[in-house]
Amino acid sequence: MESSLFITGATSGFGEACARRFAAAGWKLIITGRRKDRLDALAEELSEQTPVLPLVVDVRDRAAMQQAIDGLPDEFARLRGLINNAGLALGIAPAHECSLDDWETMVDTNVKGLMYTTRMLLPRLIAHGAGASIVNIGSSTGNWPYPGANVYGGTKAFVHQFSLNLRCDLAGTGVRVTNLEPGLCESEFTLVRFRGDQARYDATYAGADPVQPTDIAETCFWLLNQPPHININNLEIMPVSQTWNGFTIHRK
Ligand code: NDP
Ligand code: 8X3
Repeated sequence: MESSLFITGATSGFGEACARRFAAAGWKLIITGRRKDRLDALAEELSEQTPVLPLVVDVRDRAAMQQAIDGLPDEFARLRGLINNAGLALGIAPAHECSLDDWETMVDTNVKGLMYTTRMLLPRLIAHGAGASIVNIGSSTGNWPYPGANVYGGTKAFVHQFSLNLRCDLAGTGVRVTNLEPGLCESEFTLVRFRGDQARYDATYAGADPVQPTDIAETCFWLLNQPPHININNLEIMPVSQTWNGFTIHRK
C-alpha cells in the first residue's frame, strides 16, 4: 500500500499548488481546508490523476482535527509526508493599534493548528521511518522584523524554532523536518491580510515580480524528493526584488 502526503490549507495559494504538483507526480493526497466547495472541486479534479481525500476541517479545532485524523480510511492511513501550510496574517498595523482577536486568530492557526496537526500525525510519520518528511511553512518574517509584522512574525519564529526542536526529538526515526521560509509571494494571503482590499493587494505586488505559489510547490516537491539521508533544515526564498532596509532611526 502506497503512503500519502497530508497538506493543510489546500484551497488556495501554496497548498493548492502543492496538491497540483504532487498529484501530477502520482502522490496519494490528503488535502484540507475550511472552504468545502473549493476543496471538493480540487479533489474531484485531481482524482483523475491520483487518489485524493478531501478533509473539511479547521486546524484550530483540536477535537475535529483528532476526529478527522483518527478516521482516516485505510487507503490513506499510511503517511509519507506532511506539509504544514495552513496559516494567515491579519493586518499590518502597529502593535498598539492591533486587534487582540486578530492576534489570537494568528496564534490559534499558525502556532496551535500547526502544533495539533504535527503531534497528531507524528506517530504515522515515525511508522513510515526513513524518507518521511515534514515541511513546515514558516516565513522570512520569522527571521527578519518589519513594522506591523508583530504577532504574525512571532508565529513564524515559533515555526522556525519548533522545526529545529522537532529535528532533535526525531533523531533516529528517519523523519526529516524542514522550515521553508518564503518572503514576498503572490497569493490570496494578501487579500486575507487586507480583508479583501484588492487595491492593497495590487499595490503589494506591483512591479515586484513576487515568488509564485508554483515556485513554492516546486521547492516542496524537491524537498520531499531528497534522498532519505538528507535533511534541509531551513530554506528561505525571496523574490530578487526583495531585500532589506537599514535600521530605522527616529529623530526628534
Ligand atoms: P492563502 O491565503 O492563499 O492560503 C492559505 C490556506 O490556509 C488556505 O487554503 C486556507 O484555507 C488555509 N487556512 C487558513 N486558516 C485555516 C484554518 N483555520 N483551518 C484550515 N485551513 C486554514 O495563502 P498562502 O498560500 O500564501 O499561505 C500559505 C502559508 O504560507 C501560510 O502559512 C502563510 O503564512 C505562509 N506564507 C505566505 C507568504 C506569502 O507572501 N503569501 C510568505 C511566507 C509564508 P481555508 O480558508 O479554506 O480554510
Ligand atoms: C509573509 C511574508 O513579507 O508578506 O510571510 O509578510 S510577508
